[in-house]
Amino acid sequence: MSFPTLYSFRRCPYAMRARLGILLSEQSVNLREIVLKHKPEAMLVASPKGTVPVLILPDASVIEESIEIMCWALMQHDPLNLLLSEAPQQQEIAKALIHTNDHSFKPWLDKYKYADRHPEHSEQYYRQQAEVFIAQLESILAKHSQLMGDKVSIADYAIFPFIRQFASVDKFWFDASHYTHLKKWLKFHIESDAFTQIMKKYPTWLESGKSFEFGKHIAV
Ligand SMILES: N[C@@H](CCC(=O)N[C@@H](CS)C(=O)NCC(=O)O)C(=O)O
Repeated sequence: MSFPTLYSFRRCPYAMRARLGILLSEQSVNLREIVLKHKPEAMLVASPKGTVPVLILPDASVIEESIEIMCWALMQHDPLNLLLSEAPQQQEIAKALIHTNDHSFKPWLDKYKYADRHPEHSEQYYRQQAEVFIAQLESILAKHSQLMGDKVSIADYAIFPFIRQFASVDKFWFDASHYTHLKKWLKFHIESDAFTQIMKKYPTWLESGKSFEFGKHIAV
């Protein structure tokens, strides 16, 4: 049986969410760990925009957006009901949160992370812009333990890898911040079996020319 191929990069938050979607939907893929500076030709042929993750299905169709990879995987099998089926209003709210994460929070996060490359404003200014979303999540998480209620959903798995990145820019500041509920939620996800599994290290495709079966066999 031939599995889809996933081009991935361990530390990329978009690739993390794709791997979480694959793991939690108990799918199997052949994972190719890439080096961003030396993207494999076959990946660029399939997806010329040159970002990870990229999923290539056995029928050669290509899914090149991380959120679509999550949705594809969960539409095959969704034992935890992460897609919130039968709750269309909740689905819309989850979608809007993920959209804000990707299109508003992430650009500020990049500037906060690389403030020295954007000298027009200070690191603190960029952090404050990013905090608009952080404060929104904090007020949601003050009401329930996960973003869409007390059960995990696609919103949690799509978003927490980016909050983890935010937290690590200035860990001292983050740890001292008043975002108590968000910190608890982040800790829960970072310490989860699922996150441990998806952060396992694989030799790169560049060095080894090998793909590694990832997913079903290590499902939590
Ligand atoms: N919208 C894309 C964004 C993916 C993305 O930007 N990935 C980064 C790595 S975190 C990337 O591949 N950048 C290309 C590069 O650095 O060369 C998605 O959701 O999959």
